Parts: sequence; structure tokens; C-alpha cells
Amino acid sequence: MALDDDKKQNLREFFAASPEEADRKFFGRVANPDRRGFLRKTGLATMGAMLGTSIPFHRNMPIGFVPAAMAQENVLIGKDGLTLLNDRPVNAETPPENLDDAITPTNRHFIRNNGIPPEDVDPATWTLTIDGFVDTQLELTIADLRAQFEVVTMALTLECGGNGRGYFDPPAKGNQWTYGAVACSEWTGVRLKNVLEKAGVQSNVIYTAHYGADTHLSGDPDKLPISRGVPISKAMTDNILIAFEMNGAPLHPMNGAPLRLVVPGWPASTAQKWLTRIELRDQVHDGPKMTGKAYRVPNRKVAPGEKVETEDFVIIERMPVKSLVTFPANGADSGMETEVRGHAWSGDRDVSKVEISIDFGTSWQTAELDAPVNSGAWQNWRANVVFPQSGYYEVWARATDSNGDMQPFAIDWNPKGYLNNTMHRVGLRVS
Ligand SMILES: Nc1nc2c(c(=O)[nH]1)N[C@H]1C(S)=C(S)[C@@H](COP(=O)(O)O)O[C@H]1N2
Ligand SMILES: [Mo]
Repeated sequence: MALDDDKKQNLREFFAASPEEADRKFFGRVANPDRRGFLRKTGLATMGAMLGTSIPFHRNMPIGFVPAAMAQENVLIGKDGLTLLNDRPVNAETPPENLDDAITPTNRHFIRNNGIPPEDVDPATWTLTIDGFVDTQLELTIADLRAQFEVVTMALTLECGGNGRGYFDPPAKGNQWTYGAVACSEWTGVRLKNVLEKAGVQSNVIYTAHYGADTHLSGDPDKLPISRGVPISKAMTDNILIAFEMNGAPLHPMNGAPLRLVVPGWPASTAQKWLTRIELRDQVHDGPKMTGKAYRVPNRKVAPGEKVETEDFVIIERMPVKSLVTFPANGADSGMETEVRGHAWSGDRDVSKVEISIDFGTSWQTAELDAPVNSGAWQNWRANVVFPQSGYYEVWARATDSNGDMQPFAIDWNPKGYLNNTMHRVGLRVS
């Protein structure tokens, strides 16, 4: 791409401020009645020059639209193939093309810390307490977990509730995640359900509360960075693990070593790292980041920028249907024919269909879609795509789940920037 980073930034700002005006001024595009853009010859030439090629389906491009290859976020600091968004606490995501593996390698698993991770953890003496409304309080070492419960290995998808926040307009405060706060590694551990059954869940229990050993950014030992929980019905599902291995090795320190919860399908904030205690409660948990507006969305559709009262927010439960194109990379060169592939997932549901468009959503081709390797794992898909002539194309992917929910084209705005499951667009120069 001939475009330098400053120009990319300006273009983004220009389009963000006034998409239609930017489109008209920058590219000479005017809207047709169907909201598709009509690119005048000079505009077409400008866009083509910036992309280094022509755009065969330019008549289908929606108005107010930056080609995805130009809109790519600036990569801040590369770190094991991750993009660092914040260093205190550490937050880093994985560019989509580095998530191409069916099982995410540990060095490509995103990191989302709310506080300061514990140091010098000793797996041999680490204990997990199960208490609250239980028949028998348990104190378990990792050796106890291995000895007393069935040890299972499962591929499980974790996605931060704020993944995609970077594309909200007006913007939402917080880490500006783009696409890569999602991963599906292989986790080994014991089922949360089996451990809770052993403790004996009392009949008044409605919610869990999870506690970890990380410390609050302020350094105040009486404050917790985050403590979330799930309804007891969710906690008793088969695919939630108390995990001590990640991809066949001890957990990575940033991903919760030596012990963590893995809760697929729900905001990964429920998947407590550096896990020390699970409490069973007779009321909804009220720990840090459970209350207020954290990990909550309005109980109704709201207009972009609309102010919503705290009491109108509800706790996010399952994550919505979503997919990612992991090959080719956005901005790549391609031959006239290519395999396009990626992953798709939908919290507590299966994905039933993934479709690909190369003509800005006018026609769709169905991809080959694998079943999940186990419940809670993302599904891999691939399609062979043939381009009719050389030029600039966008590959769009959209998944539909077993309930018929399909990924939208535009963001359903919410004040905290959660649950962005819009279609992933990848720009390609084909020749
Ligand atoms: N103890 C603890 N657990 C935590 C967090 C944290 O800050 N502290 N962050 C949560 C959030 S918001 C997410 S998205 C996931 C991220 O898991 P990862 O860092 O292994 O990718 O961990 C969750 N568990
Ligand atoms: Mo998160």
C-alpha cells in the first residue's frame, strides 16, 4: 500500500467525521437512491491510485465507506505477533492473520488484564477454595484437582466482551480492541461442574463469584481489579473448565498461571485468571466489574451516542454470532483464485452457515464449515474464491447461527462498546 500511516489516520478521521462529505470530496462519490456509491471517473482514479489497482465492483460499494485495506489500524508495538494496546495493565490483541491456526498457539492468545498479575506463583502450593452456600467447603491444590476429578482437554473460545470496540462511532472509552481479543486454545483441567457437585450446591444458590490473585492498579490490597460470576445454571454446563494447562503446557503467566477458569461463549471477563476462590451466592454477584455499566448493555436498542441510565443496563450473557477471516490478510496481494478461511462462533450455540461476498455484499457464496471439535470451540471454515478480473476486492464474511441470528453489516451501538459482531472485511489487490 502506497499510503503512509499519517494519511491513513487522516483518512479515517475525515470519514469518521462526515462519511458522505468525505466520500464526495475525497473520491467524488455521490449516493444513488439505493445508498450505493457512484464513483465519478476522477474519484475512481484517486481511490484506484491509493489502492494501486482498480475496483471492479465499485458500483456496489456503499456510500461513506473506507476500503478496508486503507482503514487498517496502525500497529502500535509488535509483541509475539500481538498488538499492544496498553502496557499498564497489559492489554494486547492478535491481528486476524495471526489467528489462522485451528487451535490458537499460546504466544498468539490475546491478553486482557484489569490489574497487576501476581508474581512468583508456586503451582505446588496454590489452593482453590470453594465456599459460600455449599454443603462442604473445599480447599484444593492443583494436585488434588488432578487426583479427585476427571481431567479433560477441550478447545474453548474466549472472546473479550469489548472485542471490536475500536469501531464504535461515537467512540466508547476503554481498550480500542479491533478484531483480535478472541482465541481458541486447548485447555486442560477439570470441569467446574464436577467440583461444585463435590462441594454440594445448596438449593438457594443462584450465582457464582470468582476471585483471583491479581492486585488492583492502585496498589490498594483491599481492592480487587475484577471479580465476576455467572448464573449457577451456566456454571453447571459441561464445557466450563478450571484449567491448569494451555496447549499442553502450564498456563502462560499472562493468561492466568497456574490456575484459571475458562468459560466459553460468554464474555471472557467471567473466566477468572490466577483463580483462588469460587463462592456460591444466593444473589447475583456484585464484585468489581459486575455492577454499574461494566460488561452490561442497555436493555433496549439505543441511538448512537444516546445517554442511558445505569438502571437500564443488563448483564451481558452469551456472546453473539461472529466470524473472522484469518487468510488472506487485509491489504494482501492475491492471485485470481484463492482459498479464504477463518473461524466462526456463537455463544452457547453452533454456527450453521458462513457466507462470503466479494462484491460488497451483493451476492454470497457458502463456505465449507466444520463442526466444532467440542462444545465451546470455534468452527473452522474455508471457501475457494475466484475473482472475475484483476483489481481491488473486499472479502466479507458473515456467519449465521443455529437460532438464525446473522452477523450485521453495521454496529448496534451501545455506550460501553461491547458485543461488536459486525462482518469482518478484508481488502485484497488481485492480479
Ligand atoms: N484475575 C483476573 N481474571 C481475568 C481478568 C483480570 O484482569 N484478572 N481479565 C478478564 C477479561 S476482561 C478477559 S477478556 C479475559 C482475558 O483472558 P486472557 O488474558 O487469557 O486472554 O480474562 C478475564 N479474567
Ligand atoms: Mo474482557
